[in-house]
Amino acid sequence: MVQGATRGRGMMERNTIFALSSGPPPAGVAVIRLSGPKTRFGLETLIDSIPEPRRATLRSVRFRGTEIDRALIIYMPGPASFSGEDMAELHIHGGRAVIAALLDALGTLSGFRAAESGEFTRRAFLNGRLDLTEVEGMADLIAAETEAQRRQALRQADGTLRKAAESWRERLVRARALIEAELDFADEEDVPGAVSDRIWPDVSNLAEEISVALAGADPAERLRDGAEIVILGPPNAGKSTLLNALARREVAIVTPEPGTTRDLIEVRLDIGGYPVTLVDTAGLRDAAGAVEAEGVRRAEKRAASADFVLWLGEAGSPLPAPPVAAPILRVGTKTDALDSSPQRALRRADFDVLISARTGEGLDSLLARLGDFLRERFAPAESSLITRARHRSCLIACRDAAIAAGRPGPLELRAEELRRATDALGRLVGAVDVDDMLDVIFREFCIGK
Ligand SMILES: Nc1nc2c(ncn2[C@@H]2O[C@H](COP(=O)(O)OP(=O)(O)OP(=O)(O)O)[C@@H](O)[C@H]2O)c(=O)[nH]1
Ligand SMILES: [Mg+2]
Repeated sequence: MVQGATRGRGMMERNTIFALSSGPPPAGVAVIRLSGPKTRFGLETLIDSIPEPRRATLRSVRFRGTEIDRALIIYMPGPASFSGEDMAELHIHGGRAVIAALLDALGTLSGFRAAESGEFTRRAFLNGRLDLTEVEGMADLIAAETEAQRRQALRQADGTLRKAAESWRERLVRARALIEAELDFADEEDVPGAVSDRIWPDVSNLAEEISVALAGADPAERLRDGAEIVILGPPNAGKSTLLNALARREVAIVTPEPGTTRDLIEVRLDIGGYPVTLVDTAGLRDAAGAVEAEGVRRAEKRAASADFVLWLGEAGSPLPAPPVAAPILRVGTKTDALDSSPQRALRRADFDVLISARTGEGLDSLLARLGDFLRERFAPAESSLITRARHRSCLIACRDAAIAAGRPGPLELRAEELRRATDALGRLVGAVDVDDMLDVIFREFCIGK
């Protein structure tokens, strides 16, 4: 690891913390987690004998003469535990009363207190078990809603970015060491610049490598948050009906009246493993009232920043040109209604996809087209090193300092730029200047993690 084995504050935390780490009761099994110096004492209070480390063992859990439950106990002494401290897990029955009884018992033990959100992970970080990018990956893994997000988060939690940052940092540290050495011996026989000149090509390569990583940042950050697909079209085109059909529930109000929808209505969807926010909007027209006009304004604004627009129109009517620059799919709606009114001919050339939200016809091919678009846009992002704006800003600072270091000038100043580049990587992995960031990052976690 980049940082030392312990990050100061970890040593001051002497409480032993506990929490329900599994989901809300009732459930088949609940996992209560303990971490801290009194973990072993806690187990000794509750069970007859301590199981062998890291081996799940059945024990009767008793407190003050009363049996609480029979539980599978795992004892994991530090430092080779998740948090780096002594830890234990008690797998008990997941009933409310069982959980409450055990948590109450733990709360009465001296030196024990309930964990705050993210506190187990925070201790893992403070004890040097994880760096900051891995902590973030773990938060993303817990929050991941779709396959693509899960794969992205797992790479991060596995230390992909940490390893890259460490190797960049080693190269920068080495470069600076060579320069410092040259500055120290500048009076001696060696021609100044001879050693340091050999390091500049590597510093320039490093800046280039970081630029490549930065190039994939935007779609990767989008993948973390989800793509935005906006449904746009004239009033009564069937926008809200399509949203409801794709969401498989009645989210938006549908009526035969044009101008039904005014507010933006959002649903979260998983399309082909990719996270999507699908947005229904007010039908575009020169609206009569102030409310509808505001709805139209919001619709156009949202569509302008969308990743993708579904431009809807009835399959039997001419489709106007879309008023947005985002990639669009032209969707002809209400194909079922064409059959019953043969006087309105299908305008096939106007549309990329034809659907009837009423019969479900064409919805599969619409989803397939969206899936193709999302895969094309996000598949490369899954392997991006960067997943957050925080990573991006640290790496931009590092690269810019590396570029500045590469420019000819007094050696002292160039060494100073190298130090700034190294510090930026230190901030990325959480080795320097972290205190202000920690609260923000750990707030994302739930209690018990
Ligand atoms: N036959 C048929 N009718 C449809 C279909 N989709 C929507 N409709 C009808 O078309 C009318 C308008 O549907 P909405 O989904 O409210 O249309 P919208 O585009 O959201 O309309 P606004 O919110 O007013 O802009 C309703 O009466 C729907 O039942 C379809 O696939 N087939
Ligand atoms: Mg609507």
